[in-house]
Amino acid sequence: MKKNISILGVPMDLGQMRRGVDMGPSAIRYAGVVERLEALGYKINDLGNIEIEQAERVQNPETNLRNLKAVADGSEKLAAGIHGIIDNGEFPLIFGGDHSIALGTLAGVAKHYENLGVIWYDAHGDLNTADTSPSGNIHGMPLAASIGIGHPALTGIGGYSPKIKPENIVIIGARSLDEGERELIKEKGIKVYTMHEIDRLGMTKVMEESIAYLKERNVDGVHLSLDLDGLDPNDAPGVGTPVIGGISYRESHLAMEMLAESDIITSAEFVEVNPILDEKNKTANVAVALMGSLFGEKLL
Ligand code: 5AB
Ligand code: MN
Ligand code: MN
Ligand code: MN
Repeated sequence: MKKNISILGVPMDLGQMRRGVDMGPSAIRYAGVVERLEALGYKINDLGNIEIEQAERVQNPETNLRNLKAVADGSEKLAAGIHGIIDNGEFPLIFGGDHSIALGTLAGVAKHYENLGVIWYDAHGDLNTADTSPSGNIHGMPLAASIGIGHPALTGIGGYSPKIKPENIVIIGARSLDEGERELIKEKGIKVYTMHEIDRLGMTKVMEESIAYLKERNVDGVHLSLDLDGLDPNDAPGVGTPVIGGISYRESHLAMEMLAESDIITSAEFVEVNPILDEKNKTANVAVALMGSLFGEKLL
């Protein structure tokens, strides 16, 4: 992994309805991320936060895309920020904000690769469009938009589409999928390890298979998009859309350690940390501990 990491925070909360997730970047910094990664020998360049306009919250009943313009504008700014980081030869480490920020992260990252792979660690598929979304919340749509499906204002972030191929995606931890998302997964042949496979195979096998799958796809980079709600709410309570029966803290550490060993991750984002819903910043602390493992921390 690259020895220089650039951190960018994205205080975005307009992709969903619960307030407080805009404080995610502060909570993660307060949990000691810079010190933790410096201790591993990395040079950390904390670029601060992207400025997110404090837009009026609009339902957009005609499009079923809540706060569309503000979310799209924030994503464009984030994509531009990512270009700068990668052009400088640094590893982009992004803190959300809600998961709508992945629109901007992927728009920025994918431009720099021919065949980017994505690991989507999440309780949800985030494969909705305005037509299939039960909520109109854009944080449930970024993965669909990134494969070119959805409203042009979302698919076209960064001025190109699609960002990634459906067969270069691995979803890990899914346990809450909407009907339209299930159909899209089948239609596009997206690789998904639901909680069923995690229970049945164990996390070791799930990660071995996921890494082998992406290598077989000949990816030239892999983006990790880690939604903290992929973890069980007992371990990560500070999230806006918790779903019981999730991935444990230990399994998540193992997953990050195996990614570190494989050395395939070229960018990462940690999203949906909501300190208002949290217990003493537990979820941000979990996020930082997982980053430690992702970047090579060992117990001995
Ligand atoms: B998250 C739901 N599928 O579309 C929707 O937290 C939830 O980024 C989306 O994974 C959760 O509203 C989005 C019901
Ligand atoms: Mn660039
Ligand atoms: Mn998500
Ligand atoms: Mn989720």
